[in-house]
Amino acid sequence: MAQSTLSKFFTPQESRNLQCLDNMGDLETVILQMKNKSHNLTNMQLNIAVMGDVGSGKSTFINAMRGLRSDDQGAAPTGNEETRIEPTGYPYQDLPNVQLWDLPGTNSFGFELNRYLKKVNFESYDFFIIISQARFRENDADLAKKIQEQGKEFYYVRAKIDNDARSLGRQGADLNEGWVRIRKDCISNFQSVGVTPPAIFLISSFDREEYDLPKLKNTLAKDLPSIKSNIFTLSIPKIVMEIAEPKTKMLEKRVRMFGILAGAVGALQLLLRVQMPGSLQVRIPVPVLSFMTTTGLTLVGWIYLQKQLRIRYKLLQSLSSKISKPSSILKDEMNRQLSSKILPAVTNTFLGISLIACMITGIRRNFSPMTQSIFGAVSSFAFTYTLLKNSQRQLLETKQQLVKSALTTD
Ligand SMILES: Nc1nc2c(ncn2[C@@H]2O[C@H](COP(=O)(O)OP(=O)(O)OP(=O)(O)O)[C@@H](O)[C@H]2O)c(=O)[nH]1
Ligand SMILES: [Mg+2]
Repeated sequence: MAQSTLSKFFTPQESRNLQCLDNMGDLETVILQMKNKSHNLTNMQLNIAVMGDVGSGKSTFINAMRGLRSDDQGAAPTGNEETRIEPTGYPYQDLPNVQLWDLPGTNSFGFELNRYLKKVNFESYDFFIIISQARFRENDADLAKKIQEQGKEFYYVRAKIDNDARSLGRQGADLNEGWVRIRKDCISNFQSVGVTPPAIFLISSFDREEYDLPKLKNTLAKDLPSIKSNIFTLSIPKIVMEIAEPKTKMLEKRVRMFGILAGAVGALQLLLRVQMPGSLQVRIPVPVLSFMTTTGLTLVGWIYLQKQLRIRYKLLQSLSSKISKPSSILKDEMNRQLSSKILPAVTNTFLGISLIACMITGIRRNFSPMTQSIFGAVSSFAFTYTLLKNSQRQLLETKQQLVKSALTTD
């Protein structure tokens, strides 16, 4: 199921076009095209993970959703022995582009939950159906928490409810009261672990027209557009990152070049300086000269990055009328992003400069010119490269936040 986030929503042609627009600095058109797409997600494939403990009835549930019996061709294997060890996708033909994924039981490998989730590639699924049987389990609560932490949604299914109906019947209990009690119990269990209770369905995969299976199908059909829209919104930062990828790669090369240049100048300078007459060295101490060139080069690199990536206020103004969002909100978002990053950047710069100063001064007397020169090269490279790389990342993060703010309604 490995798929880039961009290709999940856009065709290869559309993706190339977006990357081209971004390369030319036309962020406005990129945002407008993304907005268009967010209103038209019918072609997006939705991957629904069906999860739960071993034997809870996941595969039988998938077959019931697809109107298949266990021995039909193409049905998910079921049984009392553990049957599923690799996630397997099954098309859900009632809704276009929806796949139901049969996952191994959460307790099947004897791993703790985080390791299990990694193994089944948990983050790649868009929506979840937790299948439980007989009673609420700790694993269900933990799983629900992990899903909500990702900002995603799920349904909770109490399967094999025909068994519950039989036991309630034997006790002479009222079935409707029994169902109300089970629902209440599920809700309070979710609340007790801090999870917002989801839609709850009590189903039997055998008695398919009874209980909540038909309701679950209708609810899923009704919820589909909002589930897709939520996934699109959650994916905006990744989409922006993938759209910006070609330009990011090109700029990374430039950043490396600035770093190498700073390193080369740093090395040469130290090498030349230590061979100069003492009187000259006193007038401009080596560390000072070294800072001047390293910071000078870093500054040139920084201005270059700003020119390539900085978002202009003019763009916010023209964008705001097209997306019906006040430009003040977009400006606030950008300023908030920038100001939260300026202070750490300035602090890092000063720390970096002071560190290099101390080290160069410290080693000057004790090391050979060649060692000093190598040190000068490495420290100048590290300083310029790290600083430029960080500001490139920060500019990308600002762009991601701005696009998110432009495309979401608060
Ligand atoms: N009575 C009843 N039995 C069910 C229902 N759903 C599943 N079962 C039975 O429960 C057993 C396990 O069902 P599966 O669907 O294979 O369970 P699973 O969660 O896929 O199991 P693993 O893949 O091994 O984790 C089988 O014997 C099914 O026939 C149901 O709604 N009612
Ligand atoms: Mg199974």
